[in-house]
Amino acid sequence: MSKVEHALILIKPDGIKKSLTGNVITKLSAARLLIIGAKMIKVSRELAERHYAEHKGKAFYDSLIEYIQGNLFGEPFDRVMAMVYTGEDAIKKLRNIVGATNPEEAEATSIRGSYGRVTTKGVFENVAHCSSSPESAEYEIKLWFDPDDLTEAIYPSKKVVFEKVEKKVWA
Ligand code: 3AN
Repeated sequence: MSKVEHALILIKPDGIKKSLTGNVITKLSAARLLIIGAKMIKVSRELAERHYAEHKGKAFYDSLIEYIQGNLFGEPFDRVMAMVYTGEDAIKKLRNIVGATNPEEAEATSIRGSYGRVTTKGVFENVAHCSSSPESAEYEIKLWFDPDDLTEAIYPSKKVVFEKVEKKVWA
């Protein structure tokens, strides 16, 4: 039975450097899902560590944190495009298009198969991230987006009144 799911998609710094944002979004559009949020983000170490918390301690963890922050790519490529997709069976549909984790094993026409590479140092530069389950999607979407960043209210939210909040506005 199909069900409506949500997923976080990241176009990682290698995708930004290789000017692949349009290519990635075009391939994902075949899934006929709805984009309900999108933004460019410079990834802090804290955000990177929270996003990849489940991989802490693994051999590739440190290089993974460096990679998602775009530290190897430098200005102006040290950023990611984050998007939220929603629709029926969104996770399965998107992960099929994104392809297997190792770009060398990914199906050739998938995003990772088409555009990814394994560096000589063994880093999987696999261009895009996609949430792997509804639970991880909820964790990741709440990590990368505030409720007001999304056009639909996909998870419960609450209103909080802050006093003395400093906010940048146009000068
Ligand atoms: P996926 O992104 O396909 O869901 P995960 O969650 O298992 O894969 O891994 C998160 C990220 O960690 C991958 N996208 C990849 O960049 C990196 N990674 C996973 N396994 C390895 C590995 N064996 N060697 C190097 N990097 C890896």
